[in-house]
Amino acid sequence: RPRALSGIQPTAGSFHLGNYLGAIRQYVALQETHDAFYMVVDLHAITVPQDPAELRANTRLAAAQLLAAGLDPERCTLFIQSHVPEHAQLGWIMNCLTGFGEASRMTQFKDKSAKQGADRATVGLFTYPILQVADILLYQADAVPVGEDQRQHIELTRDLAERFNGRFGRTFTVPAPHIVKEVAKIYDLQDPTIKMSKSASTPKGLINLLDEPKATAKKVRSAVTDTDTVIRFDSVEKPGISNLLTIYSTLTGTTVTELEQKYEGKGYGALKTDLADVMVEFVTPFRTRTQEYLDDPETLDSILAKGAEKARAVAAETLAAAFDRVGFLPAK
Ligand code: AQP
Repeated sequence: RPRALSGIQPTAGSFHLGNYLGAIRQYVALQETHDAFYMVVDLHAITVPQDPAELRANTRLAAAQLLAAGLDPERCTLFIQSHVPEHAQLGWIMNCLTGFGEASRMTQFKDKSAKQGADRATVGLFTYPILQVADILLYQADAVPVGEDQRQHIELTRDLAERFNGRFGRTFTVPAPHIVKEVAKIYDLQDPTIKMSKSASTPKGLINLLDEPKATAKKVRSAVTDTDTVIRFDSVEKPGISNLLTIYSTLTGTTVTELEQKYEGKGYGALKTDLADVMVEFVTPFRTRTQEYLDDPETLDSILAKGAEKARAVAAETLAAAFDRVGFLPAK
């Protein structure tokens, strides 16, 4: 079986619909075809300030949501990044292979550091993509399910894998991004020209999966569209409606063409009301399942402990090979 690997940050409060449609759904699907490793990336989380107690709670919450979304510990390996120290260790080697200019070209760092101000952005935030390279290469991943915003980081991963292999001999699998075009970028409901993101300017544009279903329905009904009335997929002329059609189509398994036909001659209101119902039907059981995992921390922690053990076995083998290739003297 080919390998898949991906990671997700322990976001405060809840994952959002962009995380789910762009990434987590693909995690669930790839369990069937791949030897899949998924982790909650707490090392990445501390690239911005975190309250320790909240970070711990959010890490459990993230794992609970991944299980609620359909990850099955019998069919994939789910773990917490900091439980596998090899990530930071290979990360250092990758830091030493990356050019400063090369790292400076990462657009996500530019965007995030511009928002925070140069003095507040940490060196950790700067080297975030390089740790991500290590995350992926440790598992010899073939496929990395992510949203479009991560494409550049996967390119960097490919470059560094090839650089290391070229310099020291073949050690790492060169991975490919697994990006599902239709859902690669879910847009903000209030500003459908920007991606839905936890740092959205207004909470009204962001669907958090664990929010009250009623509040979620309201956000869908007040999504920004356009002054036209025709329901048609056109991401340039009609980004708001197109985003709603994408979400609707993915959550129900109905094609966009079928939806266009279904809503022909009907107003935007009808589409939004129906989508609000679809969303409520999706989030309600998701919230319940997440809560069930949170109510049973022993089971949750035992799933994560088993996951870490399985992950470490793979990561340790790769790290040992990398240490050897680099020329580190083995510890006796
Ligand atoms: N809007 C989105 N559409 C599709 N995929 C998305 N992802 C995030 N937003 C969208 C994908 O979700 C996965 C996990 O993301 P992350 O934990 O790395 O967090 P992020 O990308 O930093 O999430 P945000 O909300 O976008 O955070 P900020 O506001 O900090 O930029 C990734 O695979 C990502 O592609």
